[in-house]
Amino acid sequence: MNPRLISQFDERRSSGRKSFAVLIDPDKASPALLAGLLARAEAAGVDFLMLGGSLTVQPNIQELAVFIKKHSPLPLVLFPGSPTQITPEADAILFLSLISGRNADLLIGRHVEAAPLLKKTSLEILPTGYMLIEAGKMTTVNYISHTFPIPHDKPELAACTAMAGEMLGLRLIYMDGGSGALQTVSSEMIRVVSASIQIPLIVGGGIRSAQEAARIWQAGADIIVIGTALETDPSGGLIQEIGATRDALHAGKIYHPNWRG
Ligand code: 1GP
Repeated sequence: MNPRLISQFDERRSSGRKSFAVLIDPDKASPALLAGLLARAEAAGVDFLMLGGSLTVQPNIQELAVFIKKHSPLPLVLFPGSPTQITPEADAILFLSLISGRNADLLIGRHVEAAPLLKKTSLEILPTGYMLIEAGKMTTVNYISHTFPIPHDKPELAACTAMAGEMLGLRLIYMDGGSGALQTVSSEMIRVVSASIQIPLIVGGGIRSAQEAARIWQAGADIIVIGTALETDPSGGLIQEIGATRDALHAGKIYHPNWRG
């Protein structure tokens, strides 16, 4: 197994360096749309690409992964809603255990099905505690997973869940409001969770501006994930702005006091 990405994430967390990922929804991606997005992502300093979703209706993951790897040097990480989304063409996979829920199938069941498939690939396995956070509406992932999200205003509940995930040996925690979330994860919840664990913290769901990205990074997220907002960013302005904001944070420049969350 190649430990490259997880070591990078650990090192970046230790040194306070922030990352951002672009999530590609297989159902909305066509080669024509993707080519432009991949070029913009690279130019903006995106750290890695993610591919997958809680429900995909087009079985074209392998084809898309081949296209992405051909047109982008960025690492490609699978974000699978089910074992059918596994393809050896990517670099790594978020091996997600839905620790905010009590659906045994998503805690361990699908993993048993996926394990023999993954064993035959050289994908880097990234064991991830996936936590759904209430996001102002029922998202696809809530519906599909048959689980309740962690209430938006219960940071301690999120922290205890993340700590348990870390104690079980998971290497990443991903707090997600779900695709198209109306409400992003609160600064307080991010702060409390980030302070409770040592492993890298990913936050996604509903991030639509560089200001929001800055708030989430500053609250303690190590990696942010942007998906839906880029579907309406054909010129690449948003992704560039997020990249520039990350550089400004690393340089110790704060654009606006409110960005401290
Ligand atoms: C969803 O966190 C990701 O699982 C991205 O969410 O599509 O709302 O950016 P958005």
